[in-house]
Amino acid sequence: MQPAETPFDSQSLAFVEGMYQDYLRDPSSVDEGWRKYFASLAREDAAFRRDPRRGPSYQPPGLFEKTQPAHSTNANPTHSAPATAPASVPANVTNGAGATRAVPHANGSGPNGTGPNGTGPNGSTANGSGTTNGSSGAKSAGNGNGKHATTNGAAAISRPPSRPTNTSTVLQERVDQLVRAYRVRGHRIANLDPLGEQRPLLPELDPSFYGLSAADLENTFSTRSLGGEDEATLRRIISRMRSTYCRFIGVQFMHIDDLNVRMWLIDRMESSENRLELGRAEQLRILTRLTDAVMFEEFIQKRYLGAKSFSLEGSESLIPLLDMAIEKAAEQRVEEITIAMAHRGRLNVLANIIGKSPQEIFHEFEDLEPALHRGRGDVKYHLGYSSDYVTAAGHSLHLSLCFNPSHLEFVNPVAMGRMRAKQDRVKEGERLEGLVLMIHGDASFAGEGVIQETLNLSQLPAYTTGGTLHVVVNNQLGFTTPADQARSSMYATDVAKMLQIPIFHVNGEDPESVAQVVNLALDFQREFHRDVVIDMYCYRRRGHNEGDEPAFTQPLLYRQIEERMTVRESYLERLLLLGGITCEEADRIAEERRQRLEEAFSRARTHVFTPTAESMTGAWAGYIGGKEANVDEVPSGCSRQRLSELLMALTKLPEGFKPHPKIERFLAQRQAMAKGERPLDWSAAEAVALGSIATDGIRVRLSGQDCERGTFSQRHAVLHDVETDARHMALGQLDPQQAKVEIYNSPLSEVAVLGFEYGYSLDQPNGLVMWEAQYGDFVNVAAVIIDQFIVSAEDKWRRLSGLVLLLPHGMEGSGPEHSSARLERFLTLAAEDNIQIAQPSTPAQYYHLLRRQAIRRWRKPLVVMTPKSLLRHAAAVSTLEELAEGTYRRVLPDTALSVGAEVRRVLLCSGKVYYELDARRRELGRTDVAILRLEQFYPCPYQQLRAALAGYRDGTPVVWVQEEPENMGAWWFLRMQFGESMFSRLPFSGIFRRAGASPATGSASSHRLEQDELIASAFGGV
Ligand SMILES: Cc1ncc(C[n+]2csc(CCOP(=O)(O)OP(=O)(O)O)c2C)c(N)n1
Repeated sequence: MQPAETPFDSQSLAFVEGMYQDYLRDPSSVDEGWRKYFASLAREDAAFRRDPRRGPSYQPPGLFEKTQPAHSTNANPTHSAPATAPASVPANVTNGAGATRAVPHANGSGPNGTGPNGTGPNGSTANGSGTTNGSSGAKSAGNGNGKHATTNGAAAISRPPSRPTNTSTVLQERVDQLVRAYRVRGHRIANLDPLGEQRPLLPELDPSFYGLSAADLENTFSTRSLGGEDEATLRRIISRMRSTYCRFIGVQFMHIDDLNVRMWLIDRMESSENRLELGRAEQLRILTRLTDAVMFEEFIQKRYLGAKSFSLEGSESLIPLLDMAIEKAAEQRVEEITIAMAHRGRLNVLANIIGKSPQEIFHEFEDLEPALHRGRGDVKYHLGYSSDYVTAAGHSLHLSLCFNPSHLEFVNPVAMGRMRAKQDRVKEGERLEGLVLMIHGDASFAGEGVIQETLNLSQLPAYTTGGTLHVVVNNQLGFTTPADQARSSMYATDVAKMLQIPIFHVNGEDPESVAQVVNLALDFQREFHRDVVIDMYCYRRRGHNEGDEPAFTQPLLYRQIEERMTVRESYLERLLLLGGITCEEADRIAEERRQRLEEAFSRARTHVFTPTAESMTGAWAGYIGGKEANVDEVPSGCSRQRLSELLMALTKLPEGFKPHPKIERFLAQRQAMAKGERPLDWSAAEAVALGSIATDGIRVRLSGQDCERGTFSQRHAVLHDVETDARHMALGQLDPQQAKVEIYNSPLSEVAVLGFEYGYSLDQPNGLVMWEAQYGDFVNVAAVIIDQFIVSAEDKWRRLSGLVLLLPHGMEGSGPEHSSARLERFLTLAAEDNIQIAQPSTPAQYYHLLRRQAIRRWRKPLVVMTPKSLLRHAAAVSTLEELAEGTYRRVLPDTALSVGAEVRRVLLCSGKVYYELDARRRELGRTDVAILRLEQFYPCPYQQLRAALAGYRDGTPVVWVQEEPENMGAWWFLRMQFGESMFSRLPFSGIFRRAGASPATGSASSHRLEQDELIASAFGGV
């Protein structure tokens, strides 16, 4: 048989996979056509690894697409898509055998004889009886509610007609279908939920569904698609499938399109029946880590009764899971792991995994220094930590647990950004030295959209870190809300199926199955450089927090939980049965732990505590935060000659590169700017700012939607050859010694991308890291990253960032949503010099602002209100000299009026409205009105403003003119700063649009009318 014209359908894939297995073992064992086809898959796979943007290597064509014959069409009808679509038959009409039969179960007694529930799932089944089994109880894994209940009756299910000709080929095909069904659906009957009931057999996992009878159980079939032996009885095949896919591990992986990846997983799982053989030492280590976890929680409960700690109880297997993951990652030569996690079990992880001393944690519980944390700091279960970790095998690696706000899951992109920056600092390329590990809650993983956005970043060249290990601590409740009220999907992890990755569901009460999935997951991540998900089913022993009563909302469940032994106890029981350990040994381990905790506790109460090393070390040495007043001003100009050279270099194209004709003009204009024949516009000033920063040795990174070209078609940082589509970014090729410049179009996401860039800035102090919003108002989608991280991290966690936000802002008649970057919002968030907020009004000012940000050792987030129409405004230009000299000027005084002019009114404004006011002043010939520009709102430049106003007589009114409605923009902020008079001598008032519920009108003509009135009233009061 050769590859057929007919697309593979789900039924014949098992056959193809079998043949592929043969091919991998011995290419000559398959027909030439298939050989070529499989060889092409291998090539595609290699290409895929080089360029993760490419799609899967195999995708079934659409229904109406004509398929491309891969090879000649000598299709064997037996193995091509079956012509017989399963026909619907009534539930009580079964297959040829007709009778209800028992199907053998590989896991009738759970792993190693005793499972968490005493027995494995499904002793025997009675499928075909026409009864509907429905939900297996309120909390069975994956089908914990009516919506997801497994229908065991076959009424609505199609089946093949009664058994046709009993040829061995037909039977083999049916066996292959059954095997495939186990791979696809086996997880649905796996025993995942420690508290769940047995899950009923699915009809499609019953051999009778395929017309296989009881008699066939003893017949021998080919098992070449299974690996291992070449043939086996149907009974043995089913037993192996059950053991692999339906025991304590349920795997979703058949949605992965790439055959190579599926085969890799099949091979790894089926050859071991998804078990890891553990020696005594490993079992003892698991027991010890479980003991650590349990003891820690018990101790906290005993000593700090009722204090919030978000205990890990019920999910203690997380500690051995992480322990094994770190050990394994170190074996794979990972040198650095960045961990993101929420509240649940965080203290336990800090103490037992990250290595924060229990003494320090207890000290935080004691909370003995109220004066120290006044108005700052964070609760203990949000604090981050980092440490050097030495594994059992002697490898050392660095662990960082990210500081985390209460807002669940938003730390995830931040952790990715951090890791990407760490990788970039060490070595780019395959990104194998660093691993991101994210620990999630089930409700938040299913519920928070930032999960999808973060997963979407995982394979993008601009954001990938080589694959994240996701661990969902699935305690099956979110606060008080059960799964059937929390998600429409079957599993909490279903959103992750958007990626071409496996999802391993595992029963957390079987630590050895947990060990198997950790091992497999990390091997997968390493092999394919993709994310991987472990969904560990467990429960929550207490309420959402320690003061919460869970029986208010889950009374029956909590009665069940109360009676349940800890996972340590059940695992110990198992080890005792196996004879691997004695009670005395186990008691000794526990006693030792208890002792250590007691000692730490008494030290925490009696010793003066010295905080551990602060954040300003390593890459951060030499950088500072704090007040702007303590920072020296820096000149941010570059020599005129260097600017000219940079501008010229920015116009150089690779040999034979053919840009778009309009881009040719754009480049010619830049050359004229380089020669001083033309002033610089916004885009040129930005380009020389970035180019000069990079050639000063400071890395530049900018991402945002469409920012390579620029939303307003102004940047053109990446050029495209019109004939070949080749890309060219001159900013990266200015000088062989320069630092790297990265400019990336981001996906259509704000929160994850901003979170990522913020994270990047945390680990790249010597860099200018920028995020650009498509329009400024879209920044409100990313509010969590701004409120919970950017503006408050220094205060809460003493973490600095020099991130720049570029937010197009200004009333241009484009409607409510394209006008405002919500300046007012940033101004209300500004305090303690936590951020900088600026609105430069000239290209030179923008250039100096960016350069100042990069050059100063002060690392402080910078929010820039950037222009739209000014990008092309004839007056909004700057000379080379203006870029060559000076630094960013927080206030621009009036230079248009002649010295000594009799000023009777001062207009103070910012951004584009300046140009409109200036034009009107000229139009009116007014020499009695001065116009000053406030170029930095925060930290508020009192001194510079006082100096700029010094020349005006006492009593001269200063009028703040803003385009925004009264309740928006900077008016209220300035009113709070200055009251009714500036510096107690100049009456201060404002002109603005009427207060509005939305920032701007949707009508362009209304906008013009309003704008005209606004400008007129700025001059009208004199
Ligand atoms: C964005 C966000 N929404 C709501 C909350 C309040 N909250 C804290 S924990 C929690 C339940 C989380 O459930 P899950 O993700 O399953 O984690 P678990 O607490 O069960 O470990 C909720 C709703 C929050 N912290 N963040």
